[in-house]
Amino acid sequence: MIFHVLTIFPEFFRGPFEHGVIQRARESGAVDIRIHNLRDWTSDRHKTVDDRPFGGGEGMLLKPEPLFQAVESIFPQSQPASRTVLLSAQGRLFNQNAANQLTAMTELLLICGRYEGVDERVAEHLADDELSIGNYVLSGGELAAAVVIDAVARLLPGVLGNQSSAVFESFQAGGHAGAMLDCPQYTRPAEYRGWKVPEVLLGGNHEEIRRWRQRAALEKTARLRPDLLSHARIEH
Ligand code: 9D3
Repeated sequence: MIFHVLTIFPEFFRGPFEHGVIQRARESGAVDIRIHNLRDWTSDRHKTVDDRPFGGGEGMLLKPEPLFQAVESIFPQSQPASRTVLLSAQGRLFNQNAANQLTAMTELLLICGRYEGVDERVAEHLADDELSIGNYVLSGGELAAAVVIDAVARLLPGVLGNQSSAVFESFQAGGHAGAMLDCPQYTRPAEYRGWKVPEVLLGGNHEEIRRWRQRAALEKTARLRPDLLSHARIEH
């Protein structure tokens, strides 16, 4: 899958994709991440990408022309399995369902918003979708683009060594009600600073361990993410 990122801060992406799972996925050719500098599609000598909002108001907006020029040059004609997504604080909430759906694309272009926002014609007539990664204020869409690429890339065939681990994790139920958090896990030492690993995990009773994990996952979910339990099916 090809990920394109359109940004005024191309240097931002030197780091995030050069480690671990995503780095290996790039080396194996399962994913290709192409960073594009929005200023390359400006035509004035100051490489202007922003302007003041009509009607007044704080700050600056990304102006439409460089964004339209860039997207139309990266996707010269409407590709069949491609999506252009605007990352903005006003977007639809990105979740595991949205990540799953994006795995069906062969190319994904992520537009990173900046300043106080983006001219609305970009959301209306250029992007296929507008996504936010959560209900908090970021300084721009770059961190959000990195989050979306990480969440989508790791679902692609051949990216995780163990395919089953992508399928059975927390939130794979779609980020909607019914999902439960992972159970608490422990490794050695069996006692650290006086804190003991639950006795049941040290024994070999697999049925007892399975029931303890189910119970512990439910308790932790109720405590930290009660919202996930509103429609959960609890099996015993
Ligand atoms: C505080 C300014 N806000 C009210 C006037 C508007 C605003 C403009 C631009 C808020 C955030 C941003 C920059 N954020 C993003 O571009 C962004 C974002 C986010 O802030 N939260 C969650 N997901 C995303 S994706 C892109």
